[in-house]
Amino acid sequence: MDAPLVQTCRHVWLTAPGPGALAVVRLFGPDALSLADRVFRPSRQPERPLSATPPRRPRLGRLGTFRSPTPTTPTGLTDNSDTHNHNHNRVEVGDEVVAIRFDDDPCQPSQVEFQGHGGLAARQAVEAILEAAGSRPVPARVWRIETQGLTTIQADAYDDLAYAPTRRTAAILLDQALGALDRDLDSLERLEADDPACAADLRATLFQRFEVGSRLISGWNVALAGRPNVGKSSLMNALAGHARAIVSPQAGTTRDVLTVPLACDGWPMTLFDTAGLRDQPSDDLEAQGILRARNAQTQADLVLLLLDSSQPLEPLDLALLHTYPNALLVATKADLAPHWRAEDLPTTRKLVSLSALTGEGLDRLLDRLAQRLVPNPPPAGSAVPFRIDHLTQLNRTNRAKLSG
Ligand SMILES: Nc1nc2c(ncn2[C@@H]2O[C@H](COP(=O)(O)OP(=O)(O)OP(=O)(O)O)[C@@H](O)[C@H]2O)c(=O)[nH]1
Ligand SMILES: [Mg+2]
Repeated sequence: MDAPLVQTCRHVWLTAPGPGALAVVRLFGPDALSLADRVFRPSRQPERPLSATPPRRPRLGRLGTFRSPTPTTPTGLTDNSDTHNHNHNRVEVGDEVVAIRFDDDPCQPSQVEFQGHGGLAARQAVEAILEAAGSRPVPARVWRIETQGLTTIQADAYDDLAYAPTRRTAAILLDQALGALDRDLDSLERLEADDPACAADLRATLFQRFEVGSRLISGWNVALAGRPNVGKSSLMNALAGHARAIVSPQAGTTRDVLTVPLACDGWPMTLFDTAGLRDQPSDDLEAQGILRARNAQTQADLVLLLLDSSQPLEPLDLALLHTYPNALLVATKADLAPHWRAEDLPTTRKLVSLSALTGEGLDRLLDRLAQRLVPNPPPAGSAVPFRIDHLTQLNRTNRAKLSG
């Protein structure tokens, strides 16, 4: 077997690992085509290597590690004697693939694409052959920057786009992939000299949008809180659309912290159901549940404090109003006769009244949640910093201004 060439060829997987119809890998770099010739044998006319095929014309063939390159006669004509047994000099068999050259653009480095079968094993076989031939795997962002001419911000946005949990967050990341944030950072640099006040406004807006940008993948954490039996688990189930948590009339049913992913007006969030809070837990198990509940509530971006409107208010309800002064207040069991009204609460905070049983008020709650989590949604097409590095860049333009 030939020793691997010292190559300037790297490869990038354009499809995610795991089950799927196709696995697509791109080779790029000055030696991409010669490496492709070494590992790819066309099924028809194997004597005509990929390098003799015009760009963008697909060819079906087999990947493998071969003993010798595609045979040709000394005159350059094809040696057909090997046509029928060309597989015999194959040492290691790889996937059956479609191979396409992409090297007709003088502005881009030479590229070859292999489209193979999806699934981990087929992909691993291709990976092993490419690496044995001297190619090095790189993350997609390197390929995007070097071959597609993208900025690091655009490449990162495409990377994150693959993890966007909702269409709304995907749209924001696509805007950045198409250059929205780069454009504003460029404007910012120009404005620093021409119109410092305008630059300061733009910088402040971008800093503020990072509150949304930093949550595009992870979303927001929202924790339920309240006395036992106020209807926390019932609300979680109603919002999730399935019976995620056990519901029962027995106080102290929920012990562990349970989560469900939700989207609220297109914003991703994780809802945490927790044990009911009370001063005198019935046993150690409940006490541990309450400790976990408190932790989840402390770490959450927003607490939904539930008060049972079908029961008299208790001192603990009032204490919880005090403990969670920024909580969104929810009056539960609106389908039952009320024992108290919003005016009876020692607070002017707005209250959302709902019934997990009938679904009444759930839409209102989701609207209110979205307003609380994202009070100023970025307009469509606008620049949104989405990684901490982007704040560093914003600070850098500011420092340049201050020291200038
Ligand atoms: N009528 C009515 N009953 C409800 C509603 N929500 C919950 N319930 C009932 O209230 C009882 C307690 O509900 P859960 O959802 O288990 O209450 P919880 O706050 O999770 O209770 P713990 O886990 O013990 O803290 C159950 O019998 C539910 O069926 C509602 O909107 N209307
Ligand atoms: Mg519960």
